[in-house]
Amino acid sequence: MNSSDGNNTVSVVLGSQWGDEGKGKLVDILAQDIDVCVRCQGGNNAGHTIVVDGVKYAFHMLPSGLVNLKCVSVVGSGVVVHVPSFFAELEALEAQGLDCTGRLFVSDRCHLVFDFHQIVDGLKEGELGRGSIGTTRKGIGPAYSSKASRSGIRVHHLFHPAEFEQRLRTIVDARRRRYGSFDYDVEAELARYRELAERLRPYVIDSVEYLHQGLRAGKRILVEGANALMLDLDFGTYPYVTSSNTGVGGVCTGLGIPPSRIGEVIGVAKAYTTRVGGGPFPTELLDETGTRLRDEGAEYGVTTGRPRRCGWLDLVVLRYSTMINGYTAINLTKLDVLDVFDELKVAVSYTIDGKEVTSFPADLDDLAAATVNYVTVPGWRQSISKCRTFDELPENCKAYVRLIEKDIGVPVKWIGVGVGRDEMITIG
Ligand code: 2SA
Ligand code: GDP
Ligand code: MG
Repeated sequence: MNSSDGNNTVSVVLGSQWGDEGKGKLVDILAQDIDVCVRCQGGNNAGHTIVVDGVKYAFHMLPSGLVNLKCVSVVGSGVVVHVPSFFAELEALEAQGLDCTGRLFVSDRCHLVFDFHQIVDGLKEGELGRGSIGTTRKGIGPAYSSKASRSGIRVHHLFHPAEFEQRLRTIVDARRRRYGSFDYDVEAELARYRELAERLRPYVIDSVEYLHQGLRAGKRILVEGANALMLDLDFGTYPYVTSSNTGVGGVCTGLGIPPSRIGEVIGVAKAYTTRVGGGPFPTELLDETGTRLRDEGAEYGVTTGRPRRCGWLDLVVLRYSTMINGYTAINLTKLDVLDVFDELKVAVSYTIDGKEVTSFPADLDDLAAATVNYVTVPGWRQSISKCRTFDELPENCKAYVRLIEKDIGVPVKWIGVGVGRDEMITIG
């Protein structure tokens, strides 16, 4: 945040579980007091929902700070950008009355996602069959794969047509050699991108310089994480992860900001757990309680509409995520969804091969073999959606919050009690 001695830091909002914790809502609330909101990783696989005065905004690749008209938004270098989707999202927001003129920028270092990446995403998933990742099919994995193999195309290449053309032809040829012929018209794509390049040009900046200048000038900068720690390429449930670093490390690599410039790191944690796509999920409920969580919490993907898998809160996950991301505060969200339950279960450890495990294992076979150890706590059986202070919450509800705080050793500073911007308790 802002400091008078020139030691400004950025604040960071990160997903602490498997995504869809409600990051967008917190970013929108914090954006009312910040100057710049920036995305550092992922692409339009993300889905961040914000509800203000009954109006719903769905963000995918663009920063949620855009709802606040005073806030400048930056798509940072670590984000992979599908340019047609960038404009489609922008047009949808403008149609909802959000004027984004002059306050949206894209890093010249962003890698581009092309339609062929999306096609390949689907083909790869098809090859995996029953073991598929359950991706959003937005081409995210293939685009980061192009980046890592050094054959990717970045935003700045758009303005050098000869190099752009040569790189596109080479990369499509390589993918065709690997996946056989697929329906993709390179000539039409080249023509389309000649136009898109000119349309994108006014948005393009050197975001490294822009953000550091902002820090030097005392600007308040907020980083909006996408996806979540358990989907992190290195620390998530590999290979059932997304293809970027969704943890705090992704802030440095995705923006060119040193660790010393990272201040507050807010972990957003849902009061229960959800996951969309394949992969392990120890506390998943495949019974009517899981269905009830999905119904009460309206748990459907913002980008794909897929039903989310639901289960109890898992403190093994939250502890692991806290260790890696170093949260300074937690936003506990969707606590109101638990209003209807007589009792609640919270996972405190796993037992694997007869041994109690309190940190999240790397090996998927270990996870599959794990039995989950729960504590059971009483519910509060009343609506908390009108509560606006911690004291107003029912005693059992307060105890649930304290149980989490005590276990992970991080204060809960915000509690979500409904979808609306105003349905948030701020503590302290
Ligand atoms: P991808 O498309 O390569 O990033 O998919 C890899 C895995 O990451 C998961 N993933 C997500 N999980 C939760 N929410 C996401 N965003 C949307 C939302 C999802 C949607 O907010 O609802 O609409 O379905 C998201 N994006 C990626 C994905 O499910 C794979 O498990
Ligand atoms: P994100 O990806 O972390 O930004 O989260 P999503 O937007 O994908 O999913 C969170 C969903 O929960 C959205 O539909 C939000 O409107 C909603 N939501 C956020 N916070 C709360 C809350 O405290 N209570 C309830 N009932 N819904 C919430
Ligand atoms: Mg989401």
